[in-house]
Amino acid sequence: MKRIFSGVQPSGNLHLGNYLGAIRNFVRLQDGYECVYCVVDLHAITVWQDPAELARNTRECAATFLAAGIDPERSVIFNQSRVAAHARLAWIFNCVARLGWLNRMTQFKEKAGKQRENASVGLYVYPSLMAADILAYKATHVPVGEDQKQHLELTRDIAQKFNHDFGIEFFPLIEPLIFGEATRVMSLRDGAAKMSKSDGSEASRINLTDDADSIAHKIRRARTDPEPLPHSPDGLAGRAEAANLVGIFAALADRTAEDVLAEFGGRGFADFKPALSELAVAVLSPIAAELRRLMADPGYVDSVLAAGAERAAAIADPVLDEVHEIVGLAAR
Ligand code: AQP
Repeated sequence: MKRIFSGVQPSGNLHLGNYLGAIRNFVRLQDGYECVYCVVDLHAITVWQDPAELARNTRECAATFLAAGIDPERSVIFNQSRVAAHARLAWIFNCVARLGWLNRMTQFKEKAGKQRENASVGLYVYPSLMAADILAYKATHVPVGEDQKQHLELTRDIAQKFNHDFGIEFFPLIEPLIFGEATRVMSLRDGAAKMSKSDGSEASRINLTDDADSIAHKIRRARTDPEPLPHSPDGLAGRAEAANLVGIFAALADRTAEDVLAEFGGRGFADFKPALSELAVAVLSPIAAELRRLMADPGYVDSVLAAGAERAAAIADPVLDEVHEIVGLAAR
């Protein structure tokens, strides 16, 4: 069976973008693939994390996977720092990737911003670690949101160069799986900015822990324009905030944007927002309730992570052994 790998950073406040762009797809893919889903705590520390918060967020991220419907019997759920193969392969990939490749990464530019000289080296080589995450499992398919596309292209480049340098077809060339009606959910306050955990404004995102009142409040306050909704998606051009809310509605309802606009076209946001709130609450509330239940049972979540780490290491360690042999490094 084909193998999937994907990860989510435990950097707090998992949101609707993480859910619609990634986690919901993780759940659905369990039917056709062998799935490995990772809480990428080593990625999270590329920017400062309070240690106690990081530990809590790691558990909460794993609990979110479970609450959303990832089955720990069928899929492997674990956290990255427990499986040494990730960091070890990342170092080897740091020696394969070229500076010029990393210099082109837009996520580094966005996250480092004007403080580039003060950004951690880890943030810069983040894509090498991501390539290692995936290729330590020889995964072939990687479900992610649109924002991770460039990093996956770099993973392909690293795999290709490794194979070429050592004259062996060892690593597969991965395929990104970017699908659904909301592959890039935007901020509720700014249609030009991605919905993000690190946005300073709570009103910009719907957190997966939000209760019904906060979801409704945030949707009521979401930025829009004064025009009614158009009758087809073409009419959303130049209306980023409206397009975002329609995309969210379509994704939550498992409908197309065309279909949603066939129902709401010609109507204003005073009609659309309450319908969106009702839908968002209906989809997200059961997940939030299950998440709360799981967080009250930390022993269970920790046991899932421990068992998952053993299964993950059993796949990744032999791959690393082969890599050592190919590269000429000592056997472990
Ligand atoms: N706004 C989004 N729309 C669709 N998909 C998204 N993803 C993230 N934001 C959106 C997808 O969620 C998965 C996990 O992402 P991540 O948390 O590991 O890192 P990120 O992409 O850097 O997410 P954030 O929220 O923007 O975090 P911060 O603010 O900490 O940097 C990935 O598949 C991602 O594509």
